[in-house]
Order: sequence, then C-alpha cells, then structure tokens
Amino acid sequence: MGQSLTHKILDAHLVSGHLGSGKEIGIRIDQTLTQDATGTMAYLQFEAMGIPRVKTELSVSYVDHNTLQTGFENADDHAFLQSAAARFGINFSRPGNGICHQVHLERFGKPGKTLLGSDSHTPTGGGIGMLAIGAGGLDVAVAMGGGAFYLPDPKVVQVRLEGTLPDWVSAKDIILELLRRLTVKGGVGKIIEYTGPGVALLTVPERATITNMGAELGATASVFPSDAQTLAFLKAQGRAEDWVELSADADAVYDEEVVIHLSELTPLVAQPHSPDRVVAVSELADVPVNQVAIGSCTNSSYRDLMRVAAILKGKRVHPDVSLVIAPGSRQVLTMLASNGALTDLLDAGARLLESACGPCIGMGQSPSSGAVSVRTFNRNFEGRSGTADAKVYLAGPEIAAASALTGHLTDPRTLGPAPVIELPETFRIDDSMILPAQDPETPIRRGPNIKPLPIAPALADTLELPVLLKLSNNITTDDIMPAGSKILPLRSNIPAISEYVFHKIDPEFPAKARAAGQGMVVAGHNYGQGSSREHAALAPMYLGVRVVLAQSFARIHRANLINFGILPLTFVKEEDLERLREGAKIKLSGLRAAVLNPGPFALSIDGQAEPIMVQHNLTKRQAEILLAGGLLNATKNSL
Ligand code: MIC
Ligand code: SF4
Repeated sequence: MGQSLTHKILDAHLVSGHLGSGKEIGIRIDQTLTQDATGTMAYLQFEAMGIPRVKTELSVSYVDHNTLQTGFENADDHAFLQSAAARFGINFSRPGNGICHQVHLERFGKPGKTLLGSDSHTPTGGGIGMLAIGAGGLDVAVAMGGGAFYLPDPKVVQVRLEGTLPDWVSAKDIILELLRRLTVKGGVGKIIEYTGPGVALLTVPERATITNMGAELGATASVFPSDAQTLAFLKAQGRAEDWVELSADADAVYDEEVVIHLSELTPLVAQPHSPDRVVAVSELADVPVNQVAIGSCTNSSYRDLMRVAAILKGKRVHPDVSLVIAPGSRQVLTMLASNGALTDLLDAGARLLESACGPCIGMGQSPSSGAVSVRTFNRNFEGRSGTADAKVYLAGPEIAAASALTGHLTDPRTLGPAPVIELPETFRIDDSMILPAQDPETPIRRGPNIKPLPIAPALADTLELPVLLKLSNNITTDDIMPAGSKILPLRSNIPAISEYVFHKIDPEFPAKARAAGQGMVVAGHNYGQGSSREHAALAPMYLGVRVVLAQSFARIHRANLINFGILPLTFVKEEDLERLREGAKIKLSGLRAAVLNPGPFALSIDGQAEPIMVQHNLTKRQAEILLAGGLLNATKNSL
C-alpha cells in the first residue's frame, strides 16, 4: 500500500508509537523556530532544563512580534533573546529582518525536514515540503534539548487541486474556500496534504499562503510536495543543494479527500469575526472600507507585494482609506526598493511599516471606531486589531489593493487585465541580520521585566472548585490571553500579564480567581483555537485555574494546558454543559488514580443529585506530567 508524503516524513522521524494507530506518536525534530513573544518563555524553560547547547540540526530565534518598544520591556526581551541565542547555539534573526515564517521559508526551510515552532503559523514551512508544526514554547524547548515531540497520530486529508486558477483569483482564495467548507475546527487532529495537477502551477510563496492558513482550520500541519517549483525557489534563494524531490506514492491512501476545482473559484473574503465566515467579495461590493492592511506571514512575499504595486502603480489610494503595508522580510523590502516598486506603493499613498507582524497582532495601526479594515492576514478575531468594534475582513492582496483604490470592498476582476509577476531568478541574499550561533560563555542579559517562570502545583487528589467562567464554542487563545501593544510587552512577566486573563470577556476574572483561590473554566467546542501562546495556560494556572472542562479542545492549547498542570476534561455527554452555571461548586475526588485510568469518572455538582461523567483521554505520558504539576517538574523529576 502506497504512502502519503505526510506518512513518509513522519515515518522517517518516528521515535515512538505507530502511524495509523490513532494513538500518540513521538517524532524527532530537525529544526526549531521561536519568535520573541513566545521565545522568552521558551528560552527560560530551556535554561531551566540545564542543557548547555541545542541538539537540533538548526534552531533560529526571531524577533518580529514585539518591535514597537513603547517602553524598555521589548528592548530588554530582545537583548535577552540575543544573549540566549549566542549562549545556547541558536541563530538570531535581529528585529527588522522580517517575520519568522517568511524568513524561515526564504533562508532555512528544507524539504523533508521536521520543524517545530513556538508559533501557530509554523506550518507555513509546509509550502516548501517540510513537516512544520506549531507548539507551545515548552514543547519547543524540549525539542531543542533533543527530546521528541509528541502529537496525536494525525488523520491525513488529501486536498486534490484540479485545474488552474482564473485571473485575479489567488492562493488566498484556495485556503479561504477550504475554510468555508471545513470551518475553523475542520482540521483538528489532521494533516492536510495537497496533491493533484493544480499543485504544479503554484509557486512556493503561494503554497506557503495556503499552508500558513491551514492553522485556521485547526490542522496540525499542511504539506505540499517538493517538486520543480520548490527547486526553482531554493535555487533563487541560492540554496539548490537543500532540495530533494518528495511526493506521495501514486497509490497513497488517505483518511479523507477533498477536491477543489480551481477554475471554479472566485475572489473570496472572510467576514468578521472568524476566518471561516467566507463569501464571494462580489456579494459585499457596497461595504465601505476605512483601512487596508497588507502584510503578515500569510501574504507578504515578494510576489504578493509586486502584485499590489502593479495594481496601485500610477493611481491614488481613496481619500477615506488608510493603506498600511508591512513587507514580510528585509529581502522582500530591499527588492521592492531596488526595482522601484516601493516608490509605486509610496506614490499611491501607502504608509510603509517595518517588516514585522505589526497590525496583525494589534501592535499599532488599530482601526478607528467601528471601522471596516480589509487585511491580507490570517485571523480576524473580535478585538484582535486593538479596536473592539472594528470589523476586519480577510482577503488576498488583490482584493486589498483594489479596495484601497475604490474605498469599498472590490472584486479585483473589475480592474481589467491581471498583472503577471514572475518569481525572480535570484532573490537578493543578505544574511547579515542573522547572527550565527556564538560563544557558549555569553552571559544572559535579563531586564527587570523578565520574571522567573511560575511552577504549577502537583495535581491534588481532591479538588473542590467553583466554575469561574462559562464560555461558548471556538474560544480563542486571544480571548483567554489577549495580545496588543499594551499587553504583549508583558509576555516575560507572568504575574503582570495574568491581570489580563479573559480581559475582553470578563475583566473581573483575575480578581474572582484570586478570591476563590482556585477554580475551573467550562466551555463548548474547539476551546483554545488560534495562537500557540502558552501564556493562555500559564497565566490562568498562575491565577489558580486547575481544570478546564470543554466539549472539545484545539490541539496546541490542550497540550499547553497539560504542560502547565491544568487538567483538560471533556464531557461524556456533550449536553451536560447545560447543567453547569457560573458559580456552581464542583468536586472531583480520587483524581490521581482517575487520570491514570483511561475510563470516564464522575464530577459532582453541589445541589445536583446526579454527577456529570467526564473523561480525560490522556496518554500515560501526559497523565504523569499532570501528576507532577507540569512538564518542567516532570522533566526535572526524571533527571
Ligand atoms: C498570533 O498570530 O496569534 C501569534 C501572535 O503569532 C501567536 C503567537 C503568540 O501569541 O505569541 C501564534 O500564532 O501562535
Ligand atoms: Fe505574526 Fe500575525 Fe503571523 Fe502571528 S499571524 S506570526 S502575529 S504575522
């Protein structure tokens, strides 16, 4: 029986478990990446493990999220990260060099390798044929130390691309179409593998747009074959020697199959406030637009920005629209500068931002009250832009540029012939902003905002907990632990950042949790979707949250809860969620034995005769982590 490309790469890296078993597997990690907002914790954790140098083939520390430096905090974090990288044997991509996923694709990604990154959009690397997975910082720290990465044996979904994309329809529309069909929880527990004749026509940057936003499906990873397009991209990056040819066997077997006829696609947008609320842009042509933001790890490649420059050339941005552009990397920015396209953008009235995440994570450029913002990004969660009542639409660069000109949501097919942008034969290569691994004796520089990591208590045998908060479906880690220019600088300071847990949903939550001493949270499906930030587990743990009971969980967040000693439970009967109210008092007894036993167990509710049956689905490895009070304790105990 033939193998999928996913299984080929997993097989070559498997250190425990069996593919197709439906159980947990462990894989060896070749490369890691971190970014500054999750990296400080990851390196504090790596330091706490006491391993002198990383054991991976390559590890890179990027600075791209917190670059506003509105106070000393971000700058101190950068200094810490630079010193930790030198000491532990890690490449350091300096602030200004670009967004981690874009730069990693350009300079480091290798087909057939595994990449683990402390950022949920790490699967971008699937565009170059890597098996690239997002995880919490602690899992990345373990991988840097040579430890395996554990994940539930994924289902493999084949997405067959048939035909060719019509003019003006882009890679973004392919992934938006998939989000429309499968929704934000459609990919949980799955790896998406792209096949079919339509693949050959997509360049690596287009493929990376698609694999990037596979994160919004909840997918573990997304992967394209490594073929002539991959070789052309690597050659143009001066890295032809990194190429290997990779694809699925012709008779490969998949768990599920989806077919997309590319010629039937039209330009699409995702409406506020979820990436799966997808409709044709032509249906929304009367929506006035106040802001257009082009950039992010989804759509900020040379090709994307050249398309935008070609659309804007010789024209002026509508007077009611603020157009901001953040090129994905210094490579992209300097190429636009030297071929004149940057002047076309500026002449049209674009505001140029640093090559960083910027507005995508609410670091500046918040829209005005109630404004409509069209963004080429990947997430439009409510309030993420920094303006609570802003309405963010996600779209490809062509729709964004067209809408910037007209002042309303615009189908780019109304603009006449589509510009054709060829991939350059050679990209501009200058790695001077990447500092190679240096002296292991480098002292770590630690500013006053960098506080020690709080450690979870070992799991108690009996827990009596109030329900502190009851939540609906699809709660994001942005809901749990918001970002933005005020909160993001506190990522290295858990006591300070914990004051913002559930800030937008219930600003009293931290006070309530502290008054109760400890408590639990209950929720609907897909709890913890979105960002990989482990702060969404660490900070609630610090506030005393011991259990989260949900109808289902997103993969990365569930792993983070376990890593930081919070017990994730699901209902045996989903409808039992109805029986829990905020303020209800629940009791769990015999918990230490219950987590080691695979079966369901009872949770009693004060004032209700019948208990609620719950389950944990923990592996033995995970149960032991919880018993120890988190992965750091468990690792220390085992040494
Ligand atoms: C995001 O897009 O939400 C982030 C900011 O990149 C996060 C990481 C973080 O919160 O630091 C992610 O996607 O994992
Ligand atoms: Fe940065 Fe946005 Fe990409 Fe997250 S999604 S890595 S914030 S650009």
